[in-house]
Amino acid sequence: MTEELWPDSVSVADATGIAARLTDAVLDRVLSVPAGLEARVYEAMRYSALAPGKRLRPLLVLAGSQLFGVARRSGLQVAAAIEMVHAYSLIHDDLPAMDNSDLRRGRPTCHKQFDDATAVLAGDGLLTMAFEVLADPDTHGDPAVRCELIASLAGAAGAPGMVGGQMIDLIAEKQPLDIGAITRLQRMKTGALIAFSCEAGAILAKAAGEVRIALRGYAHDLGLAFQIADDLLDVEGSAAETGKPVGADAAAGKATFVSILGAERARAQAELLVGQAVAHLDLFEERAELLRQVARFVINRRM
Ligand code: GRG
Repeated sequence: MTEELWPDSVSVADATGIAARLTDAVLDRVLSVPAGLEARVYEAMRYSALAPGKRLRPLLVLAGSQLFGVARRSGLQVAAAIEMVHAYSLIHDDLPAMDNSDLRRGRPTCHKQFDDATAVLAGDGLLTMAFEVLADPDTHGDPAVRCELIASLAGAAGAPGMVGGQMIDLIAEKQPLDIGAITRLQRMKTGALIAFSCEAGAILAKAAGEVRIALRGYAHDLGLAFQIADDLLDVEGSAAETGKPVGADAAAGKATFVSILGAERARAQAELLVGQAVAHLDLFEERAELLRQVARFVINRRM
């Protein structure tokens, strides 16, 4: 019998706390600082990966893993890997060559705390270490499962996913995009990592096609709802709440869901997407209650 991380009736707040604590313990272990001069890059990797974020992607990995009774250790390895990729993307996104941001997770960004070159290397180090963690036999005893996780995360993080989405996002500062192009950009930039997080438990469990399709549908709608909520926070939130500068999209002249639809229609669209996301989970009955709550949390969050 697999040891469960939380009871099925757990609240999002409690599950988030547990996911954060356990994922951070894995990050702390894999990011231990060596004695040599390279210690500086490890310090920068730890600074960003262990900074206080929502740990939404680990929560999704662990909630999905528990749905299938996956061993706790396997889920935690994948949770740490996805958080490392996410932290890398934030470090590089904040660099002067991209968003040129000074504040992230309520703290100076990695390049402000260290320097630009160290921040580039810290991102590179986190990205590559994520794949090392997935390749570790602790992640799963079956090498085919480890390969599937690696291939799936590579696709989500790379040019077909997040990197490609970021490229389009940079182009969008100079070239106006319509709502269809923005939807595609956001599905790639933000949605792909969220989709991997939702599906990872099914990969670890070697689950059948039908449940994977359901989780993919959930992730598809959740990712877009998350992004609309992010756009709304950029307009309506504060740096004190979000831990990052707000108003950045408007200042960069970027078209977003909110600039095109207006706040009211954007919020209605996010609520519609959450309803759709939740409907994809019907086949899991009450076992998916946490994933349903996460979807609702994603559009009501203030950070
Ligand atoms: C540099 C390849 C590369 C990609 C960067 C993730 C990303 C792509 C850019 C971040 C900019 C941004 C604000 C994107 C919107 C959605 C998003 C990923 C927000 C940050 O994620 P949260 O809210 O952050 O989960 P925490 O800090 O809570 O983990």
